[in-house]
Amino acid sequence: MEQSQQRYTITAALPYTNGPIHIGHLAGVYVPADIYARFLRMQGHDVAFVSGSDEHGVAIPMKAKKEGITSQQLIDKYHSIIKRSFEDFGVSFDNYSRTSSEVHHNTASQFFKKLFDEGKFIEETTEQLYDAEANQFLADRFVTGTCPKCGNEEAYGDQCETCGSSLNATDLINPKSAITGAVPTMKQTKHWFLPMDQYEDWLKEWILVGHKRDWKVNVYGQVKSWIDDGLRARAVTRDLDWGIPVPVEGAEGKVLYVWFDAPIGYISSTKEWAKREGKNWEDYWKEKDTKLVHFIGKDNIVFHCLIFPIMLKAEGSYILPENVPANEFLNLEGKKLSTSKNWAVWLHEYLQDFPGQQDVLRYVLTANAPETKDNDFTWKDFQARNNNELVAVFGNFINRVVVLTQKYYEGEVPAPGNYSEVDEETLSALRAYPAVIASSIEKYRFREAQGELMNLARLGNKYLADEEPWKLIKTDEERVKTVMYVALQIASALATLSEPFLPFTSAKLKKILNMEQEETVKDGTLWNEITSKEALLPAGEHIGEAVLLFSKIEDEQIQQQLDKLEATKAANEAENKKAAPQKETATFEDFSKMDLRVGTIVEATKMPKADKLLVLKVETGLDTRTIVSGIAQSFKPEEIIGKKVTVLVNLAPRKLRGVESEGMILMTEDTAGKLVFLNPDTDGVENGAVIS
Ligand code: B3M
Ligand code: ZN
Repeated sequence: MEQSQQRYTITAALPYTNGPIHIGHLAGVYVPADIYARFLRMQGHDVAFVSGSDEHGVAIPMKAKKEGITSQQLIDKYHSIIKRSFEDFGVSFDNYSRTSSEVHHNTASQFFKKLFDEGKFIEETTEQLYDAEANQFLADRFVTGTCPKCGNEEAYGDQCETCGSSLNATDLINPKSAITGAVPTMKQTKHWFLPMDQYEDWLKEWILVGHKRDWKVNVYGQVKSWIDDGLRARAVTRDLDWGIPVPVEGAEGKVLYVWFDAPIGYISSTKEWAKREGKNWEDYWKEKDTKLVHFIGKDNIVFHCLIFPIMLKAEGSYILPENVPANEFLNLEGKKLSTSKNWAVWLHEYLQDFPGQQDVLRYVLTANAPETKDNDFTWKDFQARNNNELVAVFGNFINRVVVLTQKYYEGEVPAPGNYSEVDEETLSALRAYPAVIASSIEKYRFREAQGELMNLARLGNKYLADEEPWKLIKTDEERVKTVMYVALQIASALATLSEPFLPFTSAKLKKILNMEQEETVKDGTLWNEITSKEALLPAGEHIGEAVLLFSKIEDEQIQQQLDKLEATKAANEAENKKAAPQKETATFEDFSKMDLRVGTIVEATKMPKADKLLVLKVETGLDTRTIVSGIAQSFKPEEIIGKKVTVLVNLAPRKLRGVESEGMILMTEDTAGKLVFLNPDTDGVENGAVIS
């Protein structure tokens, strides 16, 4: 069938080079992106699938300091580990670059300079958070505090990873320097701001109207809530010595904000690839018929649906994303994956424990993909899906077909006799799969698409089990030829249709079935001929010897992984028991400013749409006031009514999700990380009693 060739630029989020990559990265971004790119290439489309290492931003010097190496040493170390992991797992980038490259520095600088020269920025000197002890302005991950939108107490200066909101550091409640732990002071500094508010109407038209139908609900909903909340200007420069220098006069000591430069990394990676391949990069970024698709995790939605499109719109010559099919998060054994807590399955470690079984992990991560909600990876499920699906269905079917074809016909595809009704039904069911799988992939439903692939393997497995050629061979040899011929057509279809999902298995199966010569066919015929062609594996062709595609995973192997996680958990708990380093010295005057009182919680309710916040009414002896507290995940409202608490009553009031919070209740954490109140332990103390 004539394919109308379409050009696609497919981007996958640039991983920070502050650590290796884990199963969450694969599940959230890279396996779905790779399935999509491989599928489109097989259909004969013109695909540029690009990514690269994100090597700027505060995360880099912070981790370098922690590892006692330079930032350059850190990015070199992790850039090569990450690049290798992607290669090992068959993530088929056309180019994987890095933002420390010269082509990126030039591309990002020119991009900024064009917007600067055309007056698209607002230049402003404002008060920013500052750590006097570290002599460092506190932006991005240099500062943490409570998110004003959802109460997450570990929000960063530029973003809250819990609710995804983009923040200014000065928005944070109770900010704390991540460098020294100090409470920041304020200091004036000049930056250039992207006036996002000026693009609100355009965004409403382009996204809220234009992409209401085709963007995923989880993405559309996030973007709509941010636009409805009103957009504010965002600084796109930083006071840092690590990053791309701001290419204008009067910007000494300042660099581009990492989220300004990183998305431009997709463009520079495309430039690098196009130069190497003798192509024109502008076809992939400026040609209006090109479809641009960004694959990301949900914490990157704000940057790919608002900030980067505004940058592209302001620059004026670029296309805009056709879709941003962001996935939600994958958890590990019920807990959030965490690089800093080592709560992860690192790809390079997985391959040490499960050599050659990349496709098993690709398969399980796609089967459990967090496409519309957070999902959980468990080692038991990993073992079950491998043993009960890949081994028992897909692998078992292929093995039977190949072994019997070798045994009965020395590997030659037999000529079929007349088809029975079951044969006809089976062959017509087979011919429907390419369109069904393609339709799910085109809608970014990769879980569903892979499920259909497995259904095809089930069809083959059931067909053989029902027809029982191993019994028939004794009584009806002609019938067996037809049965084995039909089964071989299904096996051949699986070799083609599995390629986007299980590239290593597909290659092995093509080798077994002597189909490699079609390796280079990339015009959709291989995929579509499953529907149209009478014989995928014509009679008379020869197939190779049986090779096991999958092997059973034993309980001991799983137990080894669970033991590893238990050891990590114990190490983290031990770490938690270690007292946090003492903060900088406070003078008596500093302390005497704080007014601590005994109080009693008299009312408690959950904050709507904020899973960490409770709204409390507290009798302080001075008054009964509202205090919003991020304790909803440790306490039910009804269980804390009447509790005596320690209250900081003269903390400046803050608005939290629109509720005015006047003060703070002092808490600490137990060894399991659960919040506990700091209660005055004498009953005779009345509300309002001063604590000094
Ligand atoms: N480096 C990854 C993250 O936020 C970030 C993506 C950049 S894509 C341009 O984890
Ligand atoms: Zn938040």
